[in-house]
Order: sequence, then C-alpha cells, then structure tokens
Amino acid sequence: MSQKVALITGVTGQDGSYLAELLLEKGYKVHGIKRRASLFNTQRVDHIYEDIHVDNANFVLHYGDLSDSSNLIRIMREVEPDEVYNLGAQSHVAVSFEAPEYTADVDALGTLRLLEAIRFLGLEKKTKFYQASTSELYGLVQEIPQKETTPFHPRSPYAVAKMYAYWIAVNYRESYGIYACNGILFNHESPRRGETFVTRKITRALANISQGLEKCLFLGNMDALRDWGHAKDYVRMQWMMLQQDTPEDFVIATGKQISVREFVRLSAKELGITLEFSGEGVDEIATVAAIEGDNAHALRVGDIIVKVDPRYFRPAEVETLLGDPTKAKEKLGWVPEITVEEMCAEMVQSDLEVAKQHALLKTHGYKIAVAVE
Ligand code: NDP
Ligand code: GDR
Repeated sequence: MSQKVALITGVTGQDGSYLAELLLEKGYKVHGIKRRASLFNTQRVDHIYEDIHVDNANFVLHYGDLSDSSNLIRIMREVEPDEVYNLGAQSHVAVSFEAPEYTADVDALGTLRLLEAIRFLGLEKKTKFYQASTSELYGLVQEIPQKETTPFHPRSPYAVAKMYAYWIAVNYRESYGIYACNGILFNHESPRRGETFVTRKITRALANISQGLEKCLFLGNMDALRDWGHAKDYVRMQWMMLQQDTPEDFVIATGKQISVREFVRLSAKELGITLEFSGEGVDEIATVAAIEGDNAHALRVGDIIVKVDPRYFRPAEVETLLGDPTKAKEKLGWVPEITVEEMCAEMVQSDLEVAKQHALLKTHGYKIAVAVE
C-alpha cells in the first residue's frame, strides 16, 4: 500500500503537533502549514522536525495562511493529500471580540478556501476533509448534555465563524460528494495548550507563584463550567473520523464538567496548596489555607494568590458546556483515556519544571521576565 499523505493546517498549534506525531507514528507523510512570524513559531513540532536537506523527509512544513487562496491552492496541488485536517484558526474566543473580521476571514472563509481548493483541483474523490468544529457552537445551550442533534446558538464572533465553517463542510459533502466531516470537540488541553487559555493560564501562573516568580493570578468568570479532556485523546478521534466509509459528524467530549474554580483548586492541590475561596463576583479571592511538601516554598499561609479581574469577562459568556460522546463511543469505539485530574496534574508538573528552572536562574542573578496576559 502506498504511503498516505496528510496536510495539516494549524500544525504549529496544540492539536496540530499531537496529530502530526500520531500520523507520523502511523507511517504517514505529513505536510503542515506554518505562518510566517518574526520569531520561530515551531516550538511544538521542533522535536519531529526533519532536516529539509534530507531526501524523503516525512514531515514537511510549508509557509502559508488560511487567508490566502492562491497559497492554499498551490500547496494543495503540490501535496495532493489523501487527508486534510483543518485545525488552523484564530482560536481564542475572547480575542475574537477584539478581532471579529479577521476571525471570520480565517476561521470561516479559510475553511471555504480549502474546500474550494479541493474542488478546483478535482480532488473531490481523493481528499478527505476534517473540520475542527467546536462545542462553542452550542453557546447558549438548548439541551444538556449537548449531542450531534442539539441546536446551535453561538455566542462569540469565533463561534459564529466556526458555525459557517461547520455548515460549509456539510454543504460541500452534500453538494459535491466530498468526504468532509466535523468533529465537534469540547475543550481539550495539555502541557502544550496556549498560555492564554484558562487551564494553562492557571497551571502556569500557580507554578510560577509557587516559585516566587509571580504574585497573583487574575481570572475572569470562575463559575464557567467546561467539559475538559486531553488533546492526545482528541486527536486520535480526529484521525478515526477520516477512516470510515462515509463521512459523519461527531461530538467529542468526556461527559463530565467542572468549573474554572475547581480547576484552580485541583491545580493548587497538585502543588501541595490548599486554597480557601471567599467573596463573590468581582470580589472573589483565593487565599492559601495550608501548604504541604516543599513545592510552594515561596508562599505563606494567608497569602492571596487568586483574584477576579473583570477585564477577563466576555461580552457574551458561554456559562456551561457538557458533551455527550455516545455516538463516538458506539460507532467508533472511542473513549477518552485521560481524566481531567490526570491532565491537570500533568500540566502543573510540566509548568512547575519550567518555573523551577527560571527560579534557579533568578537566584543566580539572571533577569527573568514572565509574560502574562
Ligand atoms: P491553537 O490556537 O493551539 O492552534 C491554532 C493553529 O492555527 C496554530 O498553528 C496557528 O498558528 C494557526 N493559525 C492561526 N491563524 C492562522 C492563519 N491565519 N492561517 C494559518 N494558520 C493559522 O488551537 P488548538 O490546537 O487548540 O485547536 C485546533 C483547532 O481546533 C482550532 O481550529 C480550534 O478553533 C479548534 N478547537 C479547539 C478546541 C480546544 O479545546 N483546543 C476545541 C474545539 C475546537 P501559530 O502557531 O502561528 O499561531
Ligand atoms: P474557551 O476556552 O473560551 O472555552 O474556548 P478558555 O480556556 O479561553 O475559557 C474557558 C472558560 O474560562 C473562563 N475564564 C477565562 N478564560 C480565559 N481565557 N482567561 C481567563 O482569565 C479566564 N477566566 C475565566 C472563560 O470566560 C470561559 O468561560 C476554547 C478554545 O480552545 C476554542 O478554540 C474552542 O473552540 C473551545 O475551547 C471549545
């Protein structure tokens, strides 16, 4: 059997990096699209990078952008992929309120551009297409838990753009027979999660605070409930969805939800810190109630290390998301293997290792600037 070829947009992102690893393990040739940036932006895939001077490299990166049709057509023509995974996106919900037009261009029209490239090049029968759809489509939820048939009510420019992408994938499947499908994925995280999404913001800040590199973590809505899974489990499902005979859309979730506050509590616990939450709304704080072990040596009982800052509230919030992954389980045999507690512990430990390195450098007189948002 000839080697399968995949093209991943968003390969430098969290999911793109795990998916590229998975496909390489399965023997694929993997092409990825990376954006031009003024600094290197390939940290998440540097470990699988292959020297471009070596013939037949299995991992190849192309410069590109979802806002550029000619670029996408040229890459698609060169690569002629068996499978396209469209993971590229302006993926931050809060940022989409600041940059709604750009978000629509990349997340909505970017998807159309890729599907049009498939059609333009006559690849409708060859190329399977995965669209990174999202639980944000449910927004103001109409049914609990949310499944494939639950009506959508998007609550942000990001979610509205992703709604266009969802339907254009369905439309090209129905109109042109393209094998296009949507994975409606609920939140999934990992040590590679972008630093400004809430889970990683929490694990990284608490690790830094425990080592004396930061003083306080500022958060928005701590009551928000999310169904958090591990990115490694979720990219496995992305691949599985393209291995069927007929394309279908699937909800991918764990079926359990916890609040942002609970995620803070879990992360602190992993560092040996017991937190006490007090106050309400914008006045809510979390104080160190007890410390076990020596991980949080920079802290004292009574320190306030979490506060609410309304700047992180969103113009329209998605208060609760809880997915029902029954279809994925029954039709594909997919079940998540990593619990939210295990994932949280992995993220905290990974951020703690870096924080300890930075703290050590600081004690030796090096200047350490910690970026926060
Ligand atoms: P990330 O934000 O980690 O990665 C997004 C990727 O898209 C990055 O590689 C980024 O490049 C790239 N990108 C951004 N803008 C463009 C552009 N204009 N042209 C080309 N590429 C671009 O997201 P995740 O890995 O977490 O998510 C992957 C996909 O899944 C996204 O589409 C997201 O919306 C969706 N999704 C994610 C969920 C989650 O919980 N993680 C849940 C449901 C859906 P760069 O590295 O240069 O910034
Ligand atoms: P989300 O993820 O919006 O669900 O989108 P995020 O981690 O940004 O927010 C989750 C919830 O936490 C609340 N929150 C905060 N969020 C951030 N980022 N920063 C804070 O300080 C903060 N405080 C509280 C938010 O209000 C929200 O309720 C993610 C992205 O990966 C999308 O691309 C994806 O489609 C969805 O998950 C499913």
